[in-house]
Amino acid sequence: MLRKLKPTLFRLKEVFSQTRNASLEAVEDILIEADVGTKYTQDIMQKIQKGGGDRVEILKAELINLLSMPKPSPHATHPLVIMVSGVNGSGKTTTVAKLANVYRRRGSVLLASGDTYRDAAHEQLEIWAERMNVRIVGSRKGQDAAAVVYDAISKAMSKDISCVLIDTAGRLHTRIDLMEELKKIARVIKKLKPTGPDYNILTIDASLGQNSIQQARIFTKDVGINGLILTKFDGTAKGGAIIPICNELGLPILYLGVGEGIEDIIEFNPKDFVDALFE
Ligand SMILES: Nc1nc2c(ncn2[C@@H]2O[C@H](COP(=O)(O)OP(=O)(O)OP(=O)(O)O)[C@@H](O)[C@H]2O)c(=O)[nH]1
Ligand SMILES: [Mg+2]
Repeated sequence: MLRKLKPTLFRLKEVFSQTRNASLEAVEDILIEADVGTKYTQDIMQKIQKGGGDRVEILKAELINLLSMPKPSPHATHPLVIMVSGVNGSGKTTTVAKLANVYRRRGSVLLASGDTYRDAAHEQLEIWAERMNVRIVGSRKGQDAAAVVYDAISKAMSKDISCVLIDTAGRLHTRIDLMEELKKIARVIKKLKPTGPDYNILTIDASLGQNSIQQARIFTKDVGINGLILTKFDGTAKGGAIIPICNELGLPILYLGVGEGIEDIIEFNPKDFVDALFE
């Protein structure tokens, strides 16, 4: 699936198609154009210049290095709790559905409709639940999102369900009240599972490139995010911002969203990703 993507970053392979010693300027131009950012581009270029050997191998090694952040290790006690938050329209609900589809192959799944803010938000998640035939704790607009989450996790515990996936309302990092709600949800989870959400995920719309870093920083600082999912990687994303995003935030990328369909998600592995860039 990775090989079908066409972000600017994937043009690196064109530069090396004739020779493994492509000009440094050509490589640099693509990194900049792909939104890798000047700082990381300079670091990479220095490594290639100093390395002296095969430019493709040095470039690959450095890209893998820059993309390799330790991933969170889920706690052994059931249920596995996955919470997804992010700004409006960043792809949270679709991502929750895609992850449910991944996890239902490994065990039972329960969705929690923690978006009690937007009109018809719960219906969108209910439709996905029905299609996949997975259980859901629904909600109504205006309900306390933390209470919905509490219900869902209690239910999962009493019925021995292995994974709870929590959708949350879209929010701008500047909305203090809504950021407080996310903290409250995390606190409620801790009442039932003291180790907290195993995966506290922030979805980031990849087409926003480096512009997304500033708002993401506030989320990661305030609500204990421990992993990222870059959505809409199939669209107009230039791709290179993946490097500043995970390095500036100091967080691993767990998956890439690559379409609107339920199967359009790729577990992120730095080596596979970098190999795909050059194949
Ligand atoms: N092309 C593409 N579209 C996506 C992807 N993920 C989500 N979308 C689309 O983006 C739009 C918003 O997705 P949602 O999942 O509703 O986003 P959300 O963050 O839940 O939105 P709010 O709940 O309103 O904040 C929908 O049209 C999705 O189909 C992706 O990986 N690729
Ligand atoms: Mg949503």
